[in-house]
Order: sequence, then structure tokens, then C-alpha cells
Amino acid sequence: MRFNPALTSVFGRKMVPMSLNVETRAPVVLPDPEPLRLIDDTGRAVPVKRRQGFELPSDERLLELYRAMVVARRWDTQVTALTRQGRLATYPSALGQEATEIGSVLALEKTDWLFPTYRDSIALMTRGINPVEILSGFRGDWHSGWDPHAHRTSTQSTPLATQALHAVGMGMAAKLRGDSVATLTFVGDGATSEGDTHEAFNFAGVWQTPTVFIIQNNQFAISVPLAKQTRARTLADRAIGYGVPGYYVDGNDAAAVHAIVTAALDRARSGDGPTIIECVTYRIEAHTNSDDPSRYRSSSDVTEWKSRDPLERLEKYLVSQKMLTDAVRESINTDAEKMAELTRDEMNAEVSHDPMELFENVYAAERPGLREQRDFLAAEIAAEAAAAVGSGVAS
Ligand SMILES: Cc1ncc(C[n+]2csc(CCOP(=O)(O)OP(=O)(O)O)c2C)c(N)n1
Repeated sequence: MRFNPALTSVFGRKMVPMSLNVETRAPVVLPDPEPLRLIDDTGRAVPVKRRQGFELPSDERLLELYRAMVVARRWDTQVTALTRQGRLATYPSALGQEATEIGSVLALEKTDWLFPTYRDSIALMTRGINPVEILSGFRGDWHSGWDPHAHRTSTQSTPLATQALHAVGMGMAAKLRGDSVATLTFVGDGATSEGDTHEAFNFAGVWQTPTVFIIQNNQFAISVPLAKQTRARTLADRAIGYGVPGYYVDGNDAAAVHAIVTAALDRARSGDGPTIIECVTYRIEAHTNSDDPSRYRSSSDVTEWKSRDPLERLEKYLVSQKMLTDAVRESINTDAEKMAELTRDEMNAEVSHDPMELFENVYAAERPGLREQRDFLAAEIAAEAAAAVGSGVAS
């Protein structure tokens, strides 16, 4: 990513580092209205002059992205099936969004922090978190399934945009400590209308926190289309209002997402502040298993977006580069099937929890209200157990 250092100070005030137009060398204030693409819909590399100064990742890296995307899609399909079998209460699928999810998460270093939403389970799996631990919340368990510190990955936020503030806060802490750590967070297109998103963008801009915001624009907030969310040309355009560099990216091009997120994370770790990146993509499945998308979008739209499939695009490119041989393809499919099988087996096993655990780890010190609720539940459980013994049910 090229920023013009000459533009960083005007009238003694620190200004947003702006990029330069590759051809005219003029400063670019608003993101390019044409989404950044490095590999086009047909699987061909975009000419260098249209790459906005970004380089195509190496073929080895692209193969790694492809492998992770295939595993993620197989896993996502498996989890949706488990939901239909009643093994999970709910699951928000990211099918069709693999390039944004995987392209972003594979740009992170182990030392960086990730702040995901409910949509981003495939990113968590790619980060190395056990799939069963990821699904514990969707299964209805009350605590996060994994240790956030061990994976430097917070729990999945369901209250929209709250994770963006957490990412900024963690970024600020890293900055104050002098740690070379970046934080990355996903925000849905609908969640950009939340006040929390504004606060996160603004605080990050003012304090130059090492935070990368990925606006994952999958076109809908449940049934609400983007046109009812904003009148702005793009969501990335907002960046300039916060004094933060903004980029508008084809979110179905894993190469472009990966290149730009890698550059933005490098900037963040080097102390050059936040970046806002809008990735344009599409949610192919329903919002969750409780949603009927046929009520608010046409099947022709879905068909149209399926023709821009992120996996097929990268596959075509890798085949043209002779990177995707039959043997490689087979090993990728084997990995994907293993992950699906492991998840299926573990999720089909029954789990039982002590309901009293609900009250653990809520506050550092016990509070009277919570104690009252705990005692109430304990008495209710004891009464039920006594009644069961009395009626002979328990034996
Ligand atoms: C603060 C808050 N308000 C409302 C909701 C209910 N809700 C859950 S998902 C959703 C739509 C979010 O859409 P978007 O941000 O575009 O993300 P997507 O689900 O498409 O990934 C809404 C309104 C919520 N979870 N949190």
C-alpha cells in the first residue's frame, strides 16, 4: 500500500495519509469507486495498472487460501446440515463469503487479535480454533467454547458492532504498552448503522489505534437491503470522514482481500493507525436457519451471485498456473472431509451441563441479585428432583 508522506501534515495538523492514483499521481481522498480486484471473475490476473498498487500474493499463498476456503465451505455446509438435524439451535452461514473471511484471517499474525461476529465461524476455524468449541454457543451452551487468550480471538459478538469497540480498546492497550500487535474486526453492512460503529471508527481515527475494520458487505441485514441502510456511494467512503484510509474491495476475490488486509495490518503494527476496508460480497444462504430469504430477495439475484463464486474464481486461476493438480485437489478434499467428519461425530455426541454453571464467571465478585437468582434456580432444581423421587420417575 502506498501512502504519500508529504500529505500527512497540513497547517501543522496531522492529516490522513492518502494514497496516490497510480496513473495520475494525484492524491486519492475517496476510495476508488471500482472495487479493487487482483483476479477477475473469469479467474485471470488483473493487469498491473488496475491493481491500485497492490501485488498479487504468491501462487503458494493463493493455494493456501484456496485450501482453507474449500475446507471452510465443506465445514459450513456440514454445520448447516447439523442445524437441520436439530443438533444446533442456530447457525449463521458464511457460504459465499469465504474470500473475505479467509483472505482476512490468514493475513493475521498469531500475536494479533481477532474480534469476530456470529457470522465469522469459518474465520475462527481457519484461525485454528477447535470446530466443536466454536459451535458450543450455537448449540446453546452459556460460556464461550474456547479460551480467547490462547487463540487471541474474542468470543463471537451477537449484539451488533460491539466487537468493533472491543477491537479498538484492545488496539489502544497494545499501543500504550508498545506491543507490535494489530487488531482486526468484522462488521456487517447493517451493523455500520449502529452508533457503536461510529464510535469505534472515530476513536480509532483520533487515537490512531492499530485496528483494521473489515466491513463485510453481504448486501443484507436479515431482510433489509443495503439501499435502506445508507445513501452513500459505498460504505468505504465513510473512512475519509474519520480521517482514516478507506478501501473498496471485491470481497469475492481472495487475492485482493488478502493483499489489502496484509498491507493494512502491517501499517497498523508499524504504528500508522487504522484502516477501513469494505469487502463487497453476498450471503448465499439464509441469514440463519430461522430466516426465509425468498420473502425479500429474488432467486435470480442469488443465481447471479453464485456465478461469481469466490472458490471457482481462485480455482480457475490456480489451474491456469498449474498449481492445482489432481493430487493437490484430492488432498484438499480429504482435509475438508476429515474436518466435516470430526465435527459431525463430535456434535452427534450428547452433552450434559450443570445448569448452576450459568452463574459462574459472570462478575469477579458475587453480587446480591445474582446470588438470589442462583438460589432460586437451585431450589427449583431440588424441588423438581424431590418430586421426581416422590413419583418414582427418578428410579
Ligand atoms: C444491537 C443489535 N440490534 C439488533 C440485533 C438483531 N440482529 C441480529 S443480526 C441483524 C442483522 C445484521 O446484519 P449485518 O450487520 O449486515 O450482518 P450479517 O448478519 O448480514 O452478517 C440484526 C438486526 C442485534 N443482534 N444487535
